[in-house]
Amino acid sequence: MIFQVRDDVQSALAQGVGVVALETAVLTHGLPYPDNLATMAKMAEAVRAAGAVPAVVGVRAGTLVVGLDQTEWPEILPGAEKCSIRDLGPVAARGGNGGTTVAATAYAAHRANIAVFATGGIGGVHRGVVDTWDVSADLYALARLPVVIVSSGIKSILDVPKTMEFLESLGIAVTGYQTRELPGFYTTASGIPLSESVRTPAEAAAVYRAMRDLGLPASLLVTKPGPEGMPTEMVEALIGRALLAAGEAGVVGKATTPFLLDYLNREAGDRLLSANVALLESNARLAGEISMALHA
Ligand code: PSU
Ligand code: MN
Repeated sequence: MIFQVRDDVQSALAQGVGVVALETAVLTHGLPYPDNLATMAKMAEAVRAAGAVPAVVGVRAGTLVVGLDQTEWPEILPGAEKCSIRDLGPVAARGGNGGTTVAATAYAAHRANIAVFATGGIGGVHRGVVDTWDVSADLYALARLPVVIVSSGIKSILDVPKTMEFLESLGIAVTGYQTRELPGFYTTASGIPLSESVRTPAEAAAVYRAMRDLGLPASLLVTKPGPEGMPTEMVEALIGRALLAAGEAGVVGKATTPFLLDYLNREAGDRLLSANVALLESNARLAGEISMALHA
């Protein structure tokens, strides 16, 4: 079987219980072992605390699975491939294991009729794009897959202003959760104002419902500041060093984001990791609440 929605997820969907898709590139290429496994467990628990059902998405032995069991997560670890949308076919055909990015997870979620998806930060327009043309497939995926995606904005390893422009060009709605400023992932604020803001999960659900009723094809990006905001100067200095190291190492293409995240995880110490875990958990909780509000 090439695509499988597991029983617990199917019965939640049939009963009108909220379901939240969770990505696994964060396991394979986003966080160090074993923090990645512990974080996935915390995210799943946060979804359940909101009364919803988590659906962990990944490629296991050639099957794109929606609702991986906790005992299967260790199979989707380094060694497993980073699967964006273009990688799904090749990895499935060779019977491989893969961690799905935001793009690939949004695809699987939408195909399974799951409306809500939680992550840390989405991919976007990379710095140096003028030379590299490196723009994440996440942006194109969110332009044509109507899901609600909860994140803490866009990590400043990317060109955040250009990413915001591109989101607008692609018709992807961006709203702040209890904020009118785009969160800066590790930092609470990015300095970029948002034209839209919602105060409650019900308000976010109402915006998504309106988009669906209008027949719009794109996602709604709900951005929530992480609970453990870090000082901007510290984060910027670190990212500057990560980008230099990537340049020196000649890293290009799909290796770029994992290289930068790995550099940050290794160089930044516990505080950054703790901030990252905290925001993933809090985004999963909010996603759970929005998924429940959609069925209210
Ligand atoms: N940004 C983050 N953390 C992440 C990623 C991005 O702050 O873990 C991961 C996500 O899985 C995202 C992917 O979908 O990297 C984007 O990779 P690329 O830029 O190669 O499209
Ligand atoms: Mn890229």
